[in-house]
Amino acid sequence: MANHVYDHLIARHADNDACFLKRDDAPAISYAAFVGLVAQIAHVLRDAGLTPGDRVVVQAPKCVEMVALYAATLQAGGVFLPLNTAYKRDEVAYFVEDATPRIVVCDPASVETLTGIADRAGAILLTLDAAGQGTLMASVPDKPTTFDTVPRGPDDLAALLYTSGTTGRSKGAMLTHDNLLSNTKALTELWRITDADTLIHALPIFHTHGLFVALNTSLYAGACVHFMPGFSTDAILAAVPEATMLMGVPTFYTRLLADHRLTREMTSNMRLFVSGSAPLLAETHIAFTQRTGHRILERYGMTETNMNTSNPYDGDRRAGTVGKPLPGVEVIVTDPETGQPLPQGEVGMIEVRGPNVFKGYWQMPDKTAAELRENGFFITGDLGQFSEDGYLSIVGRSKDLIITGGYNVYPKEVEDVLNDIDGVEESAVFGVPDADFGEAIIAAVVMVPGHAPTVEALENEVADKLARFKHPRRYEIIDALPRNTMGKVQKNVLRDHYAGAVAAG
Ligand code: MCA
Ligand code: AMP
Repeated sequence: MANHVYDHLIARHADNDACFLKRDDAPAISYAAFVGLVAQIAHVLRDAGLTPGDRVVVQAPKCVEMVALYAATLQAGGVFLPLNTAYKRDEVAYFVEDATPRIVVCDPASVETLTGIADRAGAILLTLDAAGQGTLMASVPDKPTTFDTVPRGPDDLAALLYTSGTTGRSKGAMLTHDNLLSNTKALTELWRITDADTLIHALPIFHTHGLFVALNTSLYAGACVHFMPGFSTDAILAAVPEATMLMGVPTFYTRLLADHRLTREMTSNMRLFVSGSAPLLAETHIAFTQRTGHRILERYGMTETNMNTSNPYDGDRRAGTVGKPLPGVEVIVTDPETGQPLPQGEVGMIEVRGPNVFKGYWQMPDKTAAELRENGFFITGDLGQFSEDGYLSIVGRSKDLIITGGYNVYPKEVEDVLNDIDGVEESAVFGVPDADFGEAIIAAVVMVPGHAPTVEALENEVADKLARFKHPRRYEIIDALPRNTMGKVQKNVLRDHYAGAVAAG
């Protein structure tokens, strides 16, 4: 048996001397050199005890070696589990305890924090820093540049990506080799990605967008990737004249538009700008076209499903819509109460079925059963509507979710931390429009009379427990939360009342 993803994305490049990863501060890595490095790391993983199906947890800075670690995990038959570098100790502890990995790879700066966590899970702890150095790499130079690839079929797990939930407990989405490969093929063909492309890569590589959408398609096509450590307007604008593609979240585009150096002339070599992970405002889409002549291609995906829909490459890229279902993917809009399909034009729950849809949540059969129907349709929690000519628009969410700068934050998780603080009676966390991040987080907090902690105490507790991007940008101390007659907190009332509060400072 072959190794489904490895064979199609990596093995084919063994003799390819073309550029794979180009960097501003270090030499480029060719495809052939990458294949060799992947094999060397696969040896390290196997020598560390990795057996097929074992999880490899990685919380490390974005670097070439981390991309190679992803590919090496697949080649060695493992399951890749990347974590946001912003996650704090308690967050990481939960993922490691839940996923019981064989190996944990972290930044050397986090060793002290992670040693106990890895020990408790029975995992080996290795390190990798931003320069690609660490104990993971120590013996790499001594390893052979070929490795007996471990067979993995289409239905075997390739990755476990955690996604937070409305209950506050994160769920591991089990993604198979075919989930990844089928989506990679569909996107590469639809977006016409070839070995003549140079993709600007400024996204993190611990999420679907930067890891699978951007890197898997480049690997499949043999494209060159201009690999940046993170988002920088200066670095992207400097790279644009030599590049052909950019993939980003809407914040990328609003930030680029805010810079007068972005012009039609300097983007003339570019072929495609892709946006996703959060709603792109129609006004951003229009302003970008006016400035550059390029129509941003917006697409829609989820951790559980990879990409579901895309605006067309040829044809109308319609502002405010996420386009049409990808080839092989079915998208329907149903009545959220009955689950029955609704007539075209009505707003309802978006459900998705296809080879892109995950296998279920790791060790959570009840959650899987609640969201993944027996007939294969996944209930996304997004509310949408189809136009007469088949374009899908996302008009809202039935899940209580904030998307800030492309990162998902489930209010319940932040509320749980706040509600545990001595002197806090209850809280409601919600998002308000924000020019930079799309949405900004606000917490409305009700105190126990006579026991009110300071806002600083709230901030400190949240800072200790949660990643920075989940922190409320503003706290509103109020007497009571607005509730409807059923006793449910009316977040829409809070949202309307405090919209603009962040901008107003
Ligand atoms: C950074 N900060 C944030 C965010 N990012 N706060 C809220 N939301 C954020 N997204 C914090 C920083 O810690 C900092 O805090 C302050 O905000 C300002 O940071 P800044 O320097 O402006 O941030 P940055 O480093 O430039 O990052 C902004 C960013 C980044 C480029 C938008 O967040 C990003 O790369 N987002 C992409 C996320 C992504 O890949 N999503 C895909 C998920 P302080 O002031 O205290 O230092 S996959 C997905 O959703 C599905 C599958 C899909 O469809 O793709
Ligand atoms: P995640 O679970 O991080 O993968 O985030 C998935 C969610 O991001 C989806 O359920 C949508 O709510 C949102 N999302 C992704 N792409 C878009 C888009 N183009 N427009 C609006 N929302 C999007």
